[in-house]
Amino acid sequence: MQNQPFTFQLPKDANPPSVWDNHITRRLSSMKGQYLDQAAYEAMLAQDDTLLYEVYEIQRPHVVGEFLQGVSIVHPGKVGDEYFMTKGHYHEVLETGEVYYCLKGQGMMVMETPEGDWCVQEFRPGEVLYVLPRWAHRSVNTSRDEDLVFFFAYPGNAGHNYGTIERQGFRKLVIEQNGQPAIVDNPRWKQG
Ligand code: S6P
Ligand code: ZN
Repeated sequence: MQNQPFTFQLPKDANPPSVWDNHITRRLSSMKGQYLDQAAYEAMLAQDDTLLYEVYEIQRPHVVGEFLQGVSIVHPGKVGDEYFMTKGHYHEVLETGEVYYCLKGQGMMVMETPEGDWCVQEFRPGEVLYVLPRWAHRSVNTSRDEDLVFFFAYPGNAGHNYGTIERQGFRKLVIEQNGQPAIVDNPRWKQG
C-alpha cells in the first residue's frame, strides 16, 4: 500500500487502471435468485458460468477519512430479457455516499432507499453520477456489445450490505423491451 500521495490513469478501453491491488470477478453463479427469469438463468448457467463483471480495487485502510477507489467493468449480455448487472448493495454504514464516473459504454444505475424511494439514472461517458447516502445501488449494462466501464470512490468505512438486496431484490428492473431498455416493476420485490 502506498504511503505517499499518488496518481494513476483511468483506462480508455476496458483495461484496468494503471494502479490496482485486487481484481474481483463475479460470475453468473454468484447471482442466484437475482434475475427474474429463473429458467433462463438456470439454462444459461448449465451452459457456462459466464463472467458478468469485474472490479479492480486500489487497497486502502477501511477507515473514516480514506477513499476506496477503483474501476468496474460490466460486460454486455442478458439473462432472459434482463441485462447483465452487478449484485448491488447498500453500504453497511448507510449514511455514506459514492461517486461514479462513467468512462465508457451505456447503462443505468438502479437505486432505492429503505424508505421506499427509487431512482434510475443513466450512465453516460464523461458524466459523474453521485449516489447519495442511504441509496442502494446496482449498475446495469444496457449495451448490446460494449462493456460498461466506470470509476468509483467511496468512504473507507462504508462497508457492504449485500444481504438486504439478496433477500428482497430491487424495486425496479431494467429489461429489454422491443429492442430498447425499459424500467419495469420487479414483481418479486418484497419488503425485508
Ligand atoms: C462499491 C461500489 C462498486 C461496486 C462494484 C460491484 O461500494 O459500489 O465498486 O462494488 O461496481 O458491484 P457489487 O454490487 O457487486 O459490489
Ligand atoms: Zn457502493
